[in-house]
Amino acid sequence: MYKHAIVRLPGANFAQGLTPNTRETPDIDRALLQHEAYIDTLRHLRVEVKVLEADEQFPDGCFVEDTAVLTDHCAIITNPGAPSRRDEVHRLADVLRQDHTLEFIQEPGTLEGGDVLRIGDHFFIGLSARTNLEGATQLQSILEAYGYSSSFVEVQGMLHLKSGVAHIGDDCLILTPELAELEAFQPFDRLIVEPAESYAANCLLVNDHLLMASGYPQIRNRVKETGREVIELDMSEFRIMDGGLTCLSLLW
Ligand code: CIR
Repeated sequence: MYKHAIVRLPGANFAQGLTPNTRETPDIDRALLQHEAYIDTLRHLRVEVKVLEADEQFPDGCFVEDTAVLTDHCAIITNPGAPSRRDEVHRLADVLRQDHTLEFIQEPGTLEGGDVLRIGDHFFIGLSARTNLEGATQLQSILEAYGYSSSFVEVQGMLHLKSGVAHIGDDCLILTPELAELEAFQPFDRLIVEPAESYAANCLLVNDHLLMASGYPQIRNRVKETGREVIELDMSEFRIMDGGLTCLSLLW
């Protein structure tokens, strides 16, 4: 069960965050409403949510997932691969230090939390444009010291590993066709999203409820057929900025 979450409000300059997508501009008022619905949903699921104020120094600052990797024993503060996001970690470290032992990914290692998928006591670490081998190796050593196993997965054609795969409980994953072919994920039951619904592969399991982005009916119906409780949330503005449901919180 998750009991705690940290989120950070999107700031007025949210639209100036990183994204290769130049065709659409997010609407900050709509983003704030969607963010509020996300917080309300976590609270409804009995998660105590700490809401950090926006900081306009960091237009991508609402994507707090990338700043830390949480385990039952420690919080590992990342070193984001995107230079504009590197200093986002300090504020989060100050908050996490109140009830976690901190570990740190250090230069020249880079790592973003969106590249880290935990399943039980195993962590899959994506090697992406944001997470380099050095950062992944540092994380692996830290995890090993706390009794966790880990393995690396090459990430191509998407921002982060969790842009394309989510664990939805038991031994079941939702994932994109590309990731579904990887050796690493063969042992799991796999629900493969249609390419047109690939954004919906980023979903978030919180206290027996699966938060899914609204607007992806095929995968939603298949998940419902498995008997899972689904809560749909409009993520349109965060999608424009390459963010998804997992990106908006740190949960423990
Ligand atoms: C970025 O490019 O860093 C942000 N615009 C989106 C980050 C999304 N985070 C995530 O997938 N964990």
